[in-house]
Amino acid sequence: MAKRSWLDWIISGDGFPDLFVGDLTGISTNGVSSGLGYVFYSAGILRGRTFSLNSPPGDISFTTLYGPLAGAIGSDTVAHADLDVDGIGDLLVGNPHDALFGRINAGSAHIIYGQPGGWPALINTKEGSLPDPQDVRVAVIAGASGNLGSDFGDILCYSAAVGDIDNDGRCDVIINEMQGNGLGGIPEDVGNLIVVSGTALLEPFTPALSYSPSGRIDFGAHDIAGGPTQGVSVTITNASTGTVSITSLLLDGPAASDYEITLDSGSSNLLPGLARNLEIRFDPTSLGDRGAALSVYNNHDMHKSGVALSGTGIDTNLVPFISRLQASGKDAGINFSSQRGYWYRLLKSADFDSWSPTQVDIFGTGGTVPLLDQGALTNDAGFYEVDGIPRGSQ
Ligand SMILES: [Ca+2]
Ligand SMILES: [Ca+2]
Ligand SMILES: [Ca+2]
Ligand SMILES: [Ca+2]
Repeated sequence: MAKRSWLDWIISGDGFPDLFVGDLTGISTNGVSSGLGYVFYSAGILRGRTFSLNSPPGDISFTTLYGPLAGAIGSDTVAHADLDVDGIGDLLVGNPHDALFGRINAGSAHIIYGQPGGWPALINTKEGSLPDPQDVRVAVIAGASGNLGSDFGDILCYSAAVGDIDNDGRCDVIINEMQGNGLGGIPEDVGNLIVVSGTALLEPFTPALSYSPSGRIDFGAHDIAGGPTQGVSVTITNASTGTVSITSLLLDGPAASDYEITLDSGSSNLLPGLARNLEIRFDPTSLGDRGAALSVYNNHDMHKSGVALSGTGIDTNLVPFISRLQASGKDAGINFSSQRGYWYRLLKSADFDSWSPTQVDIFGTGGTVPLLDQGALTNDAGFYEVDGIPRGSQ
């Protein structure tokens, strides 16, 4: 049962929105109603598709969250914000009936910090089973009181919100103790609201290595049959005062296979101030949003570091004929096809006044309007939308 979902935030640093869906009664290896959560990366590719999570399509990239134990209803409650102010969204996930430290029904909340490339395929929130801090940064808030006589456990985080309550520039977490006790423990189970300062949680991660460019590298729109893009140089510099050994350097994230490292100076042991130089190219294998990351592990940092990579696979090879004209009221549209097997429907918006097929400017950019995959959608200058449909379905 999906109870919570959002589509307006980004945890993988590539600029493409990701989607969280919670299944509070989901069954994982941690038991019945332990709860399941899913983060779908570059969720735009889900548009118009129907599939079962029991057999998800191979081209959909996602992370599964296991709730901590049977009955915990993990992923019942979520909130999101950039809590460590590193520019990437972070996720707060509540488990109202968790029992950390043996506190039955005390509840818990996990704050999972977003990072370039997103998270591993599985995050298990069972006590003692959290992922290695090298791979994911997680802060845990444990409920204070468990069942004791007539006093029911606090049930932490049955609801949650975020906001900068003390106006210090850091987002704070507002969560409830649904059966928390009042001050001094009286009255029992009256319920509390708790504000946790963002500064009490994890600080932004400052790795020993610095990256240039330092932010996301955007390769832009590139034709899926156009071969790789020009290479973009990336310099990784040892910004610490001691030698840093790079133990692993790889491309990961939802569409890692669409990127390649084409040059690498290869230095694994960097003295202070010295650098390793790479060149990365983008070669999209399919249409739509293609996010990934360069991830680097070293012997100095507790957590991996890197930069996010983004690019969009497009189809510029259009067949320049109009197969059908449709018009209704203020809106109208034309269908046309690409040689790669898709129909596209061009929709005119209401503010595009004197419209006729010859005036539609989809070819005005030299026929290189970014057309996304079937199910994807784009707006350009407020005039039109493009929606691709497999040719065989029309
Ligand atoms: Ca993303
Ligand atoms: Ca963040
Ligand atoms: Ca604050
Ligand atoms: Ca209580």
